[in-house]
Amino acid sequence: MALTDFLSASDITSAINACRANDSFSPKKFFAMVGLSKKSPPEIEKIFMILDQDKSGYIEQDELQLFLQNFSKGARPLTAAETRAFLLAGDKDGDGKIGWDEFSNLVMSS
Ligand SMILES: [Ca+2]
Repeated sequence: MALTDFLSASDITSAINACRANDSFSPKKFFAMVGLSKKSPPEIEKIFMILDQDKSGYIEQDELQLFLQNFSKGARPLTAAETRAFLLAGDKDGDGKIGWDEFSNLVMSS
C-alpha cells in the first residue's frame, strides 16, 4: 500500500514544492494541499498506518522528521523547529508522539 493509492501524484508534488524552503512546512496547509483533509476516516486511518513506519501505533518524533519522505523519496527532512511545531500541533495529551485519534483530529481541522 502506498500513499499514491489514496492521494493524487500531482497534489503530492504541489504540496511538497510549496514547502521546499526550510521552515516553510505547516501541517494543516500540507494536509489540505495534498488532499488528505477531504479523505474519509477509514482512508485517513490507512494513511496513518503508512506514516507510522515502525507500526508502533504512534507517529513519533523521528517519523515526523522524515514525514515528507513518505510522500516523495527525495523530499527534505523537516527542520528541528518544524518537527517540534508539528508535534505540538498534534500531540494533545502531551505524550510526545501522535496517536491515531490525534492525527485524525489534526487532519480534520485542516
Ligand atoms: Ca511509530
